[in-house]
Amino acid sequence: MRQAGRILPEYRKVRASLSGFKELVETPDRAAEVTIQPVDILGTDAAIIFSDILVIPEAMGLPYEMKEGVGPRFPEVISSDADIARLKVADGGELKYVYDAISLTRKELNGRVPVIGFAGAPFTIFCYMIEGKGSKTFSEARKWLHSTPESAHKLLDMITSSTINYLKLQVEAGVSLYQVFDSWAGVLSNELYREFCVPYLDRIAAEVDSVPNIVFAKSAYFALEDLMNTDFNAIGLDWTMNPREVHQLNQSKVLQGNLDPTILYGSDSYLVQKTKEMLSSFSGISHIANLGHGVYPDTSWEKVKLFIDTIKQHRN
Ligand code: 1CP
Repeated sequence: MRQAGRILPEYRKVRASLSGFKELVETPDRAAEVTIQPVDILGTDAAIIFSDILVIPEAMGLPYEMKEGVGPRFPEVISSDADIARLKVADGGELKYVYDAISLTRKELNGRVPVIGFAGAPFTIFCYMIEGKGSKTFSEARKWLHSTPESAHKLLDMITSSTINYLKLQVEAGVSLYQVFDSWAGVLSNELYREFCVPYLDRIAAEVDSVPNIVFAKSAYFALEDLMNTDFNAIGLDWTMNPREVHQLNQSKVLQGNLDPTILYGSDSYLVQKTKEMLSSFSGISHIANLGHGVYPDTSWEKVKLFIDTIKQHRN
């Protein structure tokens, strides 16, 4: 469950002892420590490596900053072909601190639970590289798809190659599976998703195929049919998506999800009831129980633990 750790007081303590988010990501023993916290404290049955999707633009030559209480910011953005020409395809060697954190986490977990690696999907990374921050519409990024599609493809291709190199090295360092987050897929149409996203996701799945993988395209209900035809083993669903309808598209895929994270603000009994309803909506389907998106920062960790306990009781 991404960003489950950040709600823990134990995480905040580690975070406060360092200069900021980036120092934590780039310090392997501390990154390993906060990666393991949700396993020990919340009882998750996998650990997702503590890092961010934005390390890829940085490895390509476009550094990010993480502003306290604000979110990610890129001091410089990509606005022309000349800017693209200044970028490089990352060979993955730039991100040694991530592989070191993965190896340390694996060592410390000693086989208790698997470690999940991850990366952003090429389109989501493209959005950040052009806009320099989060956005409701990502209209600057979308303009490129219509006005300079060849440049857009060039940049997406470079991001894809960098991501493949990065994921291969994560696998080498010991992740048991990896997840690709297409967090901003929902701003596209089906037609644009088919042209600017699916081919790049296909390349990732084809080239990094030695461990199982999951793709999560937030709010992209229109793309589910295409995603179900990719080689990804599992598809993440947000809370607006209907598991049974998606399952009908391709019964060989594992589905992940999909409790609305705001249900974690309800009463305990409401949360238990909604979690059980979510579990039964996946009955008969190979399912990775999860939220339908990340945990919001002001969620209480006790609610997350109750969500996890409810799932475990149901399974046993
Ligand atoms: O659970 C974990 O902590 C695992 C590590 C992890 C993952 C998988 C982090 C740490 N970030 C991510 C993925 C990520 N980062 C995504 C894809 C998943 C999703 O859709 O939620 C995205 C879009 C980002 C970019 C990002 N990083 C944002 C979103 C900002 C926006 O544009 O709206 C934010 C707020 C961050 C900061 C961040 N990354 C991770 C954490 C724990 C935090 C919060 C920092 C803190 O409070 O200390």
